[in-house]
Parts: sequence; structure tokens; C-alpha cells
Amino acid sequence: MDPIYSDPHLGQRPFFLHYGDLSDASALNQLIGKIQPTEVYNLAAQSHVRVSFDIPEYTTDITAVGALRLLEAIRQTGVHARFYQASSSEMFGKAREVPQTESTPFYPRSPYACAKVFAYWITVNYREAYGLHASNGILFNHESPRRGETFVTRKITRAVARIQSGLQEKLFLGQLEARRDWGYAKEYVEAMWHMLQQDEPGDYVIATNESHSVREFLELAFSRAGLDWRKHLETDSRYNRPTEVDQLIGDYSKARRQLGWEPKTRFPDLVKLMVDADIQLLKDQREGKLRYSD
Ligand code: F7E
Repeated sequence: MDPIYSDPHLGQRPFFLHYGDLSDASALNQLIGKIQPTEVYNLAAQSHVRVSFDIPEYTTDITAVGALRLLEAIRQTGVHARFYQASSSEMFGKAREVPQTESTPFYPRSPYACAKVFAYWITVNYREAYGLHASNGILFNHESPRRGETFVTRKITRAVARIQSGLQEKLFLGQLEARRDWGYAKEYVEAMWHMLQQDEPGDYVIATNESHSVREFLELAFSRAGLDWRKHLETDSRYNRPTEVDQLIGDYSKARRQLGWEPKTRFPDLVKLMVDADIQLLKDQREGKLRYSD
């Protein structure tokens, strides 16, 4: 495999891409044995909550059993790799307490969240059973200009850019009153890295300890571009989930205490940076400039 040098974010450091698939245990074993990694971050999943109701079996295979396959590859090959599992605030679901901490009981509300609960516990089990340095980051929603286009924040900020430039008239959304704890993905990735630098593995909530509704995101995003969201919004029940998670808010005190981690970008700045990035991206695309979306 030839190294990639051209990604502007990696500078001149070589970066190797290998093919792999969380549904293919033998390929994972081979890959882990060949690369002999020192740190493994499992960020792979079928991660769309609404979609997980349509394809629950696939979601479970990749999101739940996929994590087990990766842990088994590490165990079977005997590599000395530290392991990070991307656990999710969706595990708290119909939240049993407010705000949610590392000791709040789980109440998953979707096939995706159920799969994440399995992946969380299998990570804890491999830590306790085999002494692996395996940690769970329980990340609340983390957003950026690189967010997938079907998640609500990016769907809104892309629509704002397109409506502003006359390419789109309407934005169709589902539940506007749902509340989430939204942080900046770039900072959350730093928290993941910190977890694997600790002497001991552990489980950490990563959040901002602020909760905002989809409606608030909508209002701020449209006003950033000088638009009135009421003129452009249509609701569509297709985007509703059979069981919704109404409100999430995370208490990140443990991460602050033990990792020295704190969120820096707060909700209004996050909305602004995402709207500005999508406006710039659209402008560059229309001018025929190729650009990475951050
Ligand atoms: O929905 C509501 C929707 O799909 C947020 C994933 O990364 O974070 C994410 O999960 C809220 C929900 O993210 C639309 O009903 C309204 O209440 O952006 P989302 P999510 O479901 O919170 C967690 C931490 C993860 O682990 C997940 O992998 O927005 N909503 N209207 C909508 N959501 C979408 N996608 N599209 C709409 O039109």
C-alpha cells in the first residue's frame, strides 16, 4: 500500500489507507496482525439513528458485533494495542437522570442505541476479562462542517447556504422540539486521544453540559444568513422516529478532572462556523474550486 502524502491536514507525514470491513473478521485479524497498531479507534458504525429502524439487523451486525470482531482481532493476534470504542449518548435514550454521567443507567430507544449498548459492555468485558487497555468515550452529539449531510445540523446548514443562494426553497424536517447536547467534533476527537494516553483505561462522558432544541439550531442558522426560517420550513413525519430521544445533556466532570479536557466551542459558535463553512463551500463549488469541507 502506497502512503498518501497529499491530504492537506496531514502535512508531509505519510498516511496509509488499508481496506477493511467490520463484517469481515478474518480480514480484520489479518490487518491488525500486519499493521501491529499501538492504538485502535473504533469509530465505524451504521450511525444513523432513523436509518437503524429500517435496517436493524445490518446496524446490529456492524455497530455491535463489529466492535466485538475488532476486539477479538486484537486479542487473538496478541498485539499490544490500546482500544477506543465510540460509545454514544444515545445509550441513555429515555434518560433516567439529568444530566447524564458515566453512572447513569442506559435506556436505549433505537436499534442503533441497543447496538451501542452491546459494544459498550463488550469493551468493558474485554478490559476486565483480558486486561486490554480498552476505553469507552460516551460522546454526545458532535458536529462540524464534515458532518454527514443527513444529520440534522448539517442538513440545516447546507439548506441555509442553498436557500441563500437561490438553489433551494424549502427545508423538510421532522421533530423540532428534540433537545441535544451539541459540541464541536474537532475537540471531541482530542478527548478520544487523551483517553488512550491514560495509564489506566476508563469510560468518559464527553459533552458540553448544555442542551438546545433543533428549533434553536434552526433559528440561529437561518438568522446567521439573514433568513427567516419560518418562510422555508416544512415538517415531514417521514423524519420522525418510532421512539424518539427527547432530551440529552451530559456532565463531563470526570473528563475535566481526569483528562484535563473541556469543550471550548459553545452552541452559537458551532452553528456559526457550520453555516459559514457551508456558505463558503457552496461558493467555491459554484466557482469550480475544489475544496475540502472544513
Ligand atoms: O438527529 C431530529 C431527530 O440524526 C438529532 C448520531 O451521530 O448523535 C447522532 O444521533 C435530532 C433528533 O442525530 C430531522 O429526530 C428533526 O431528535 O442529527 P440527528 P442523533 O439522532 O441525535 C448521536 C450521539 C449518535 O451517536 C448518532 O450516531 O434531530 N430531527 N428533523 C432530525 N434528524 C435528522 N437526521 N433529520 C431530520 O430531518
